[in-house]
Amino acid sequence: MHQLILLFGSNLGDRLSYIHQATQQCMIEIGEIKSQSSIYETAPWGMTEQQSFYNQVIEFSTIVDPQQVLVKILAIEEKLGRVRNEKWGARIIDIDILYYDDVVIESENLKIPHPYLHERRFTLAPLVEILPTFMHPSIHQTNEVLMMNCTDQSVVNIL
Ligand code: PH2
Ligand code: MG
Ligand code: MG
Repeated sequence: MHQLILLFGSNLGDRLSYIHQATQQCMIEIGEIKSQSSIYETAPWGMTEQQSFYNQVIEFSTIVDPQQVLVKILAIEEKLGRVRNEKWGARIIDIDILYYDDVVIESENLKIPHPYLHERRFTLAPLVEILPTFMHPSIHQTNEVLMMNCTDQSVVNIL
């Protein structure tokens, strides 16, 4: 069994419902939920002129390999009706791989750990809630320490 940490985000339509639908699909397609953070309402990062996001981090156990996890989460996004417009634009659902065991992958279509993980409060806050002592495999700091060192000031609040 492998440890997989996913980030869910939505800032379009019924945000709670999209996050719930996406997690249900991941339980069917990818594996069992081991732990989950609260859902956070977070200020949009990057393109700031849009609705706030709901974000949640969930830990799964899985036998699916990283490339196949990517294929499955893209299919789930599409099944729920995601349309990709501009980078960082509004979306009904986004599912990102944060960590997969202590694996480091730097391929064109898949980067693990998520390359912006340590720069974003909307990711670190829910991550630290469930996995404070998990060690980032290439930065070699725990999530807790990454959060302490993070300079992002964006507002994040538990719903
Ligand atoms: N995702 C982005 C860009 N900006 N901001 C928040 N608050 N939450 C997100 O999930 C998010 C974002 C790109 O995927
Ligand atoms: Mg994303
Ligand atoms: Mg994504």
